[in-house]
Amino acid sequence: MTSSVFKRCSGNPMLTPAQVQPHRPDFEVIGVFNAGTAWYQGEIILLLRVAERPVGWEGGDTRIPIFDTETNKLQIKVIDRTDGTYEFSDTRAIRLKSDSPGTFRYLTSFSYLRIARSRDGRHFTVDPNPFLFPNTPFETFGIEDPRVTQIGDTYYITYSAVSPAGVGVGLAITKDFVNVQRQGLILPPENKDVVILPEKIQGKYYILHRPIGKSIGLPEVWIAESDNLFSWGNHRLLFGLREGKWDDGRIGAGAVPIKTKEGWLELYHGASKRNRYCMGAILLDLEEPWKVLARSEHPILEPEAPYEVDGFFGNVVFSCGVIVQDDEVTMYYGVADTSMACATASLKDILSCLS
Ligand code: MAN
Repeated sequence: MTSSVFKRCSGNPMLTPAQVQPHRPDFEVIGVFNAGTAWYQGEIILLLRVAERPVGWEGGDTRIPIFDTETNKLQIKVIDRTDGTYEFSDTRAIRLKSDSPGTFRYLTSFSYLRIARSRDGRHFTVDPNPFLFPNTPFETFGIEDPRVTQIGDTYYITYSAVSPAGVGVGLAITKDFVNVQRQGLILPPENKDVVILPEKIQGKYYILHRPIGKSIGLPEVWIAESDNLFSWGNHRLLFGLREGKWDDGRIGAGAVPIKTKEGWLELYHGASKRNRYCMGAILLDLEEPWKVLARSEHPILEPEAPYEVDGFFGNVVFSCGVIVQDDEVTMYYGVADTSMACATASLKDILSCLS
């Protein structure tokens, strides 16, 4: 394996679908990945994205769970795989051949958020029930990829809310990882990969976010500010794709930015045009976070271990959260849209590979 700043934890993959019970017996868990992280009362919390689908999926048809807001139940839509009007080449989603390229009609699995708890950061116990389950018109296809920011005693959870209307950004709040309150969509489709900075800077809150332009524009990272965490304005393009490099396809914020003496350290994901997802790092000015100070030339972690290369959607390392203890950063990350893994690095080493 090529040298990387991060060292993989020995027990990887740390949490796999086989270790998680589906939320109902006629479903199976096919992914436990892209978890947000938090410290709560001496425990490390992983807010897992759990992806499920009805059992029996391997037959001739695809069964797609869709949350029905009228009955408050999951309905199963069945699509015959021999139906020539659909295309199934992406394992994650189904498109109508007549639609414009890159647009999808359905997802092949249904995601919700579930909590895993640990004292040592390596061995996790998964809660028996979902923590946040889709139930609004903007979540009918599922909720994905949470990031958790602690401000005072409140944890702000941003997540992708997926529905036929597109992928927007939901916000939910918890103080105890038992009770949770939705705050609605803070950014409309298409937008995802939102992290809230953990403190006000010169009187304003900041988020990093990733809109996608449909006619002109690229999937790049923006910054916005707010007085209240709910209404966001003064949007500015923060950093972009790098043609010919590992992050020339799409980029998005990963973990909640880490405050260091040098600046805000953001671990972000970057995919190539061929959908190989790596992690990189970027440093933002402490007082003026819309200014980029330095960026990693090479990935700080790239998919190389077998569990990162092969899976539901292979060649993916994708982090939504880290835990920092003194100088050590533990990065929790989803692998191949299937399982969770972790890797560690010192803050010093991460900072020294930025230029
Ligand atoms: C999407 C992300 C993640 C996922 C990657 C790789 O863009 O939002 O949910 O892990 O692609 O499939």
